[in-house]
Amino acid sequence: MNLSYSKYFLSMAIIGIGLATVSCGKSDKDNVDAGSKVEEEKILNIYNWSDYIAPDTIANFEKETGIKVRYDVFDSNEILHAKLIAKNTGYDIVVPGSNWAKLQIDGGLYQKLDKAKLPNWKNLDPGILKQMAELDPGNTYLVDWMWSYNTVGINVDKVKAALGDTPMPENAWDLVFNPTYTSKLKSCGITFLDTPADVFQAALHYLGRPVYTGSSEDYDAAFNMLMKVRPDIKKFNSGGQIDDLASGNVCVAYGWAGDFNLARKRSIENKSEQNIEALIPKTGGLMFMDTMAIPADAKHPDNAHQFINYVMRPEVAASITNEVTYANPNKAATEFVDPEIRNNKSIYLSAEDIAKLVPPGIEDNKTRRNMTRLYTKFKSGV
Ligand code: N2P
Repeated sequence: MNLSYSKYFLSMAIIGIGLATVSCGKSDKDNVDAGSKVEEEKILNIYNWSDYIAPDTIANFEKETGIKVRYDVFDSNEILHAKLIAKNTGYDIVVPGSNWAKLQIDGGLYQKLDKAKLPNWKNLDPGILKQMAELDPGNTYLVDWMWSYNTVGINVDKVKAALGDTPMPENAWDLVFNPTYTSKLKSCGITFLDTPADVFQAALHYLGRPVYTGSSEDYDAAFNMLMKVRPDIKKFNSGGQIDDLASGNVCVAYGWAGDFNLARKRSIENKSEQNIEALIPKTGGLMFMDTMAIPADAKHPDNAHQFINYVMRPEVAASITNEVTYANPNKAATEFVDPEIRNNKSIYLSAEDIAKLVPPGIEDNKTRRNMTRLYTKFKSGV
């Protein structure tokens, strides 16, 4: 815990004492608190992915509830996971990928949701709930925030120019994993997500191997394939891809479809007008669901439930989707989603394309250690 962090909690504790003192005269209706006797201090600490919320989501919640939100961001499941297993994160809501959340649930790191405090649950899409139940049986711990898939994003004009006479490949994954293409695209800039799991899962999928395999032979094959394209990769950067694409700094990315659409939107807003597209590989992308969960040691679980219930309002979920160009799990929200986003087939995928996605899964600890070792070698390029 760094100094500013500790100072923050000290000041929040003082404000909390103040708020607890002034809130005594409130009606029972205001103090919805079925689970505990003492009203929680009006504080909520959230840890979510970067570029994943609308500008007014937190402000409106604070205004409505009087709860002060502290909102921090991260860029990889690995970072969140390390914090969670060290315990005492200080967060009341975190947003892991559902596959990592499974490990964390099994490790006892989350508390169960109190569905009685989540009346807006009814708005959720039963299809998404079913998919989530594969990793969180009974939808006990997790509520999906947004979902999308790992894929290839391109600046269409720059890629065509760099490929010259070579036609676009039939399989979009070739653009990042086949040296015939990467050697040409190197000139306009290739960027990759910067985590072992993201990179190895896609590499295994490209090779037609099981994505969540434990076989070290599969990993060696993926490593050897990756090393062939390593010299052509300019950057490893997860959260920075939006700006790198929007500014024309790179022309090809292995990353998250939602961020590619957001890069396109940003480039239009910034008047740099890059023609950015999220491709849907014919063999499918890797599906992910980022999910809200309440750490077992959260200090403000009631406030966390209030926030989760607020996000499950159709208008709130839609406003986040409209800002970040990710699909939400809220069936009732669809009518409030901008038609341009709702009809974008790389955001709200067709049933056929959804069926092709590789569903989220997770490797065992031994495999993750091996993967991390190989990833470090791959990144260093030697
Ligand atoms: C949001 C990125 C989250 C997607 N910008 C990866 N889980």
